Amino acid sequence: MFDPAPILSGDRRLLARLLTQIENTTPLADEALAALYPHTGRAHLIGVTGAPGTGKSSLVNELTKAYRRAGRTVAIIAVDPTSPFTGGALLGDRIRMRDLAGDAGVFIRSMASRGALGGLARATADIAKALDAAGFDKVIVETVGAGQSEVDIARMAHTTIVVEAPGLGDDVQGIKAGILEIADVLVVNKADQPGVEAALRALRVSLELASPPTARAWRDLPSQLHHHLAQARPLPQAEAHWTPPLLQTVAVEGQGVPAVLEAVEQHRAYLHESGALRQRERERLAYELEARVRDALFASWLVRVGHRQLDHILDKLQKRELDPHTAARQLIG
Ligand SMILES: Nc1nc2c(ncn2[C@@H]2O[C@H](COP(=O)(O)OP(=O)(O)OP(=O)(O)O)[C@@H](O)[C@H]2O)c(=O)[nH]1
Ligand SMILES: [Mg+2]
Repeated sequence: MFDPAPILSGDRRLLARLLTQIENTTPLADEALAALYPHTGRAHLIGVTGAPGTGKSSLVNELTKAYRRAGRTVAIIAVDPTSPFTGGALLGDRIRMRDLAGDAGVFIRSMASRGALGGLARATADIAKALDAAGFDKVIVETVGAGQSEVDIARMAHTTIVVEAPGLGDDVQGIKAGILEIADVLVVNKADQPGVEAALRALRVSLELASPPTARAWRDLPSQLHHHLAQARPLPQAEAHWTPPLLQTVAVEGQGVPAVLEAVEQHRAYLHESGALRQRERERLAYELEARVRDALFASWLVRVGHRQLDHILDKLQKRELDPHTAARQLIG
């Protein structure tokens, strides 16, 4: 039996080892996560995302220092989707966050992206749960907002900070459009650089053109389960709406960071008071439950059907002797 007590009482070495188990999806990790689950749900999950090099790590570093000054404990998950193990970004993050080292109220974990599809988002969510159970007040997840798995990671955050910087080329416009949708707090960092005014103007326009606040507050999770339940028994809608504030920072100097912290805390208060927190959590849990049921059903189905039969069916599909819909029904029946 996994004993959650040392993790709950803050044993860092055991916590670090547990996070490795979680990354590797071991049976012990499943047992541990089950034992820790009743102790989760307290931490404020903050996502920090944006195009490469906009200053996310610098901002996280300063934000963490500000939270520490306010007496809050902080765990940071730095997700590095592009450069597993060898990348400069990871090293850069470590150096940048050096001034946080030695503080018992801060815990930093770097994660390299995994080969498995969807694996990164799952591992990050589970690691966040463990850090939540371990008692950190704030769990900050830094991701480069480029792909689906980053958007999935952002979905699990209560509050998402999107970091922009002036003078980004056209190649990141797509990234910007995609992640604007998920922003609860928008930050233009590198406000000491030329082009800040233009960047702010462009963002203001994009924000006005973007989906209305209601849609932003309700991050559409592709959960059929939630949809199904919501139809049977609609939940009361959150009353108030949140309009993402647009802020400027010079992260390397800590300039503008207190205002970011304030906006993040205001967003948290909004989530609590409006009931949106409970609703989002319910949606997220429906999504997770659905994903896990799907995975489990698929895995047991795969074992039952076996490779030989699957190969045979695929041959038939390719020869147009059978159609996929009928094949699926036959294989399940
Ligand atoms: N001039 C200026 N430079 C900054 C500012 N914030 C960060 N930088 C610099 O920009 C570079 C990238 O900063 P990071 O904090 O690593 O940015 P990041 O978004 O975490 O980068 P990736 O994780 O690699 O995507 C570093 O050289 C920082 O020193 C700022 O406010 N002004
Ligand atoms: Mg970084």
